[in-house]
Amino acid sequence: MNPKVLILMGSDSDWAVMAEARAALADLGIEAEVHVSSAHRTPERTGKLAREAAGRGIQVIICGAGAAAHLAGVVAAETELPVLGVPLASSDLQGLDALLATAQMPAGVPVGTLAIGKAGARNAGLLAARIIARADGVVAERVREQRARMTREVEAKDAALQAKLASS
Ligand code: RP5
Repeated sequence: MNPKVLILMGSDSDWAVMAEARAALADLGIEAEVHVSSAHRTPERTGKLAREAAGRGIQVIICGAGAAAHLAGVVAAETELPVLGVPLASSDLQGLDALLATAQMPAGVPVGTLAIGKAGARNAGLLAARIIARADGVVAERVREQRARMTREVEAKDAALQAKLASS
């Protein structure tokens, strides 16, 4: 057990989306630790998790939260590790509230904000892997393979489309 990524989410109701981040990391052989911790409901616990992360070997923290989503910002205020924020569509505003709350950080406390929802969660995992890859050749090679796989998938889809169009 040597997780390099810490995934935090404001509620267990966020897991269906945030599981994408863990899956993206697992595909690249990167272990992640996952916890529910809320900036508003459990501020002490959230601060402790953020402050202790670097000392435990965590290299990147991913935070997913919805509504007035302050989790990523609060975590970024408590650590020098890179923090990636995933806004989640869990209120009547469909994630626009969380997007603005996560992205609009004041100068000096950076949060790298991804897209709302599953695409953002997956990309947070991939981006965390790329950060880790700068100092880890094995992960860098897996990132290269992942990109090559994606290229092959798109080419196969195009070949299938061309075949369909030719026969129509
Ligand atoms: C946010 O409030 C959480 O991140 C979640 O997206 C949202 C709703 O939480 P629950 O009421 O489902 O626990 O803090």
